[in-house]
Amino acid sequence: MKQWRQDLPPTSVIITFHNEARSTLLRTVVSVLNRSPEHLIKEIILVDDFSDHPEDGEELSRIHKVRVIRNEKREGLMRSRVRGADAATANVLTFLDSHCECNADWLEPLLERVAEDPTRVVCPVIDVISMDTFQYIGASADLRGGFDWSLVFKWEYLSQAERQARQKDPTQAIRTPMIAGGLFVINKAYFEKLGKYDTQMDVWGGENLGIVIQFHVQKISFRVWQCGGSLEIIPCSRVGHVFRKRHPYSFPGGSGNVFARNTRRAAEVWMDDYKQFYYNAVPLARNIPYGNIQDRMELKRRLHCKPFSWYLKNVYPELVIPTSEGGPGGSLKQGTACLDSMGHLLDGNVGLYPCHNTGGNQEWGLTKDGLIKHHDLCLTLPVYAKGTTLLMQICDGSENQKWRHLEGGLIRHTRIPVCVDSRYHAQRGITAEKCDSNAETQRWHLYNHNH
Ligand code: LR7
Ligand code: MN
Repeated sequence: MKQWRQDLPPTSVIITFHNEARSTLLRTVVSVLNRSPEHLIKEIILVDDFSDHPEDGEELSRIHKVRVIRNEKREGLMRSRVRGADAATANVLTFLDSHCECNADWLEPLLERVAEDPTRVVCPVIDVISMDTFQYIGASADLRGGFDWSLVFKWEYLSQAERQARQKDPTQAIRTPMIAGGLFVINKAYFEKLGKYDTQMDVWGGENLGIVIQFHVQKISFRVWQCGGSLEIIPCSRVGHVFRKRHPYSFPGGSGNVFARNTRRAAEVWMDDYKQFYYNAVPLARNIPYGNIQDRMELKRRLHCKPFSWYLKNVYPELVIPTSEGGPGGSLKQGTACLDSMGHLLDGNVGLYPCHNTGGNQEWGLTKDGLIKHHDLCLTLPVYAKGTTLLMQICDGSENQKWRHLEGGLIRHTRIPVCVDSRYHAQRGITAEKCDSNAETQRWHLYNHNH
């Protein structure tokens, strides 16, 4: 049994809800109280975001340590959480969704990380509570948070190196470019310093992007990142969450529009010119009014935030940068032919096919850290030898997936002097051959299909 530091700070748990089922809300509150050391829970603040039945919250306020705040009108989760945070009396804030179950010893590992370094924002591994049976189901801890250019959160597999590190020490914190948004612990003063949430965001969505980037691009986090801290998933801590197919509440303004507006605010404030990639991925967002961002821009200046290019380079190099302002990705051209997955899937080889300029099997991108990506698959050199057929494997950032696109068009492996070559494509698919700058079959141009 691990000994926790004696001086772990108590926390205020903040749970906002709008028309949450009473059973799941109660389950959340009870699990916090039953599964946490008494002295570490200063209070549970329930923010009732103007639910139809005020009694839902009122009755819970009879439970020891539970405080209920009710909004006079529907505010949405960001303003509700900020309201909860402002009312909190502990120095550490713990945010939870209103349909969770905290597992045994969930809290101490989170508090410990924040006590050690108040600029860390930490999340538990999020387990699944079945929407149909409400059974608790463990989830993989080999995941971290990410997103694509539509700026929708997604889970991603850890790289090979990270998985190996986890095998050696499964308790190690997992650095993550993004958090799901709902469940995390943060030092209160730090949350305030960061400018809390963007309170002009409505209802739901987009806030995690804002706060995450806000967090990462700070000057201070530069240092913290280099020391291995910052935004983390703590595998010793587990909390279940009911993932549901639809929301039990309405989105005044339409769910798509609200989400796009919030996301657009985050993109406009934090993504500099890279926001264009978002607009290309979600063209509808261009026409959604996003309100005034003066305050947020001021905040960004005040905190001396790094540009988004810094975030991409240092925190999230795996994100594929589209080749130019158009389209979801590019293609790799050789004359009038293009690198093509030929419809093959995982562990399949790739070929060469006349360019059709519509993406699909010919959609390839190069990432800043040297991956040649086709969706979640990466062009891999399975054996370090010339003549080897290249295969599409899950991108895990291992060395055999790392390439350099050289001037003149050669794509050279970073470890050994072999280059991506099409000379045997009809027989064996694309192979790696000894680099030869005179070989036409090794000359590749990254090309954007919208041009
Ligand atoms: O108007 C509203 N007012 C509210 O108080 C709308 C919602 N809410 C409450 C709601 O009752 C709930 O407690 O806000 C919380 C989040 O809403 P959910 O549970 O409907 O959202 P979700 O679980 O689908 O979505 C995730 O993304 C959200 C928007 O960006 C928030 O960040 C959620 O906290 C987040 N949930 C998680 O990260 C839990 C893990 C799921 C994953 C991945
Ligand atoms: Mn939820």
